[in-house]
Amino acid sequence: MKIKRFVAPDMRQALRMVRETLGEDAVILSNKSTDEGVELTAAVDLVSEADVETATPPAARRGTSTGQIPRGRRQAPAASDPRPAEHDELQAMREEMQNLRRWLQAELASMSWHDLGQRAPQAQALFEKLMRLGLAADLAQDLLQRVADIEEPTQAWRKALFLLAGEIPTCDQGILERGGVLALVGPTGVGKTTSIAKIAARFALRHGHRNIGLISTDNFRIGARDQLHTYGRILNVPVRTADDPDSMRDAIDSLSDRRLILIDTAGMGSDSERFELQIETLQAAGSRLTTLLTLSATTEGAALERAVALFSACRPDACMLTKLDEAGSLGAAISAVIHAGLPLAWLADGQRVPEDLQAARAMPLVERAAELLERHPGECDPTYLALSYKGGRANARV
Ligand SMILES: Nc1nc2c(ncn2[C@@H]2O[C@H](COP(=O)(O)OP(=O)(O)O)[C@@H](O)[C@H]2O)c(=O)[nH]1
Ligand SMILES: [Mg+2]
Repeated sequence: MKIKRFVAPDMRQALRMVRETLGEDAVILSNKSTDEGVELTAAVDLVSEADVETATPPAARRGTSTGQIPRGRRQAPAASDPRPAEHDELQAMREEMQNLRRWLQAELASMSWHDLGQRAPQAQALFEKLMRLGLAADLAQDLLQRVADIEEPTQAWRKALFLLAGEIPTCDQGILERGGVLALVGPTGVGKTTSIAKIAARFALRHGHRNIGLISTDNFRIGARDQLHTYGRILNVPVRTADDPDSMRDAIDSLSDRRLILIDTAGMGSDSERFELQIETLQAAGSRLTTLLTLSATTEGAALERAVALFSACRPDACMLTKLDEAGSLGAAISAVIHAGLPLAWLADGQRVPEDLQAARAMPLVERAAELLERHPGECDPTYLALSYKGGRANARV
């Protein structure tokens, strides 16, 4: 490791000197203000990946002060071979460098965030507001840039909301007119079965109950299967069960006179075998199948993104959001929809069947998110804000 001290009139120049002298991989070990400006101590790890096996750590070098070749080097690998220890030491150094790098990243992020507050306090306030909406950092960052030319805070906020709505693709709910085969997939408990009942009841009101059939692939849990059967009885529509591709084909055949077939699926987690079987079973529903990913607006951001990734294996055509009525903020759900790149078909905002289901419209959804923010302003951790703000990431390396 090479360590060097740099003095410059300001941080920007000091960082440039560090980069020019020690290169892109240098990390800052300390910084302090001095009479001349700032003083940075920076280091660069001179041990490359390829050198790991051959580099000599300080402990081994101490052993060479007598001019002797370290014993471990002459001996065949044995229990006392120091190489594992050397490796451990290098590994520890590397971890330390990683930690320093992370620390630097946080420091620079905070500097860059602080700098934004000084330069453009209204932009900083807008970024914070977008983050409090629950939006993913990349989207907040993008919106911030796109409204950078608007100085008046309310106008900038309105424009950002408008632009956000423009990012949410929606689709027509034509299936309620045309019919077809519609499967709802998504995590357990998000409201798939309830939504199926809502969609079925809506369709029954328009086209009569004889035009609908239900299929359940959620047959692992007795309660889940019974729930669909109960809705089937209430709506007076037949319910079939399908456990595998063959039984799915049979179920579809037996409902071939129905204009709309709704398929209820099990929420799937880490049980990959069952997951694969469910996907195969769904595919056996044939070419008329439309798959809708169901996400709950009460789920936190990272879990939503994981669900989007997991259920992409089902190749969803569109998505829907449920539990809007219970969500404390809507930004995470909106972000997940935008990241998924799936058109949003429906919004569910309550347990009542069939009332609490509406066609998705982007601007009202965003307005609702903004209203929620007004009602529950909440707070964002300053460190989190600083790290989310791009300046920090962009400058993470000197
Ligand atoms: N508040 C609220 N609850 C809902 C909504 N949709 C479903 N639920 C409730 O969420 C729970 C799980 O719903 P369920 O349809 O069984 O979820 P599934 O496991 O995905 O099929 C039930 O208690 C539903 O009444 C909604 O939009 N809002
Ligand atoms: Mg269910």
